[in-house]
Amino acid sequence: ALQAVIFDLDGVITDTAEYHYIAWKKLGESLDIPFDREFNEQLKGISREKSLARILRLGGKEHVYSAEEKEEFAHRKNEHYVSLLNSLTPEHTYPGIRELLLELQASGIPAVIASASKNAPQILRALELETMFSYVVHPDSVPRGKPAPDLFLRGAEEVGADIEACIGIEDAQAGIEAIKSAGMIAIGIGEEAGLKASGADVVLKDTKQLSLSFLERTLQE
Ligand code: B16
Ligand code: MG
Repeated sequence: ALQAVIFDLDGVITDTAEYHYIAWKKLGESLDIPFDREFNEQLKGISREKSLARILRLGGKEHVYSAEEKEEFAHRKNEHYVSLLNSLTPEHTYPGIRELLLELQASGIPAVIASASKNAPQILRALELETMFSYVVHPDSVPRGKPAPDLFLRGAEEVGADIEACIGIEDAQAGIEAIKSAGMIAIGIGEEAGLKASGADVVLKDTKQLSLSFLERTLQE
C-alpha cells in the first residue's frame, strides 16, 4: 500500500515555474543572453546556481564573470522572483492538489515536499498549505540536487516510508530522473514526450486527474 507521496513544488503544486522563467529571462536579457521556453525546460528542478551556470554557458560567457558577479546575478534573479511571489494566494494552487492533500491527510499517508527551491516554505505559506505536509526537505540538507535521488530519498526517510511504497510527482525531466534513480514510481505532469523519455511511469497533462485512488492504482500496476 501507498506509504508516502513526495511532491515537487514548482510546476506541481503551483505555477511558480512561470515566475522562475520570467525572472531568469530578464536576467538573461540584461546579460545579452536571450533564451526561449524550450531552453527554459533545462532549468526546471535545477538549483539557482546551476541554472545561472547553464544560462552563462548558453551565452558562451561562463568564464567572463567573477564569483562575486555571479553571486550578484543569482541574487538579482532571486529578488525579482521573490517580488513576483508576493502576488501568490491560495487560489494559485493547481487544480486537484488541495483535494489530494486532504485525501492523503484523511488516510494518514504523509505528503512530503522535495523541491530544489530555497523559497519553498514561503511559497507553501502563501498558498496556505504548510500544515498539509509532514516534511519539507531543504535543498541544502542533501549533498546532491536533482537529477540525483537525494531529495526524494531524504523525504522517504524522514517519514519512515519504504522506497517501493512511495510515489514521486514532478514536472521537470531532472526531477523524474531523480525519482527513478531513487527507485520510486514517478508521475510526470506536463509534456508527455520529454517526461516519458526521462523515465516517468505515467504522464498527466495537468494535476486535475490526481487523486488518492489514481495514485493507489498507479502503484499497483
Ligand atoms: P530557488 P522545484 C526548482 O524547484 C525550480 O524548478 C527551479 O527552476 C529553481 O531554479 C530551483 O527550484 C531553485 O529555486 O531559486 O527558489 O532556490 O521544481 O524543484 O520545486
Ligand atoms: Mg518543478
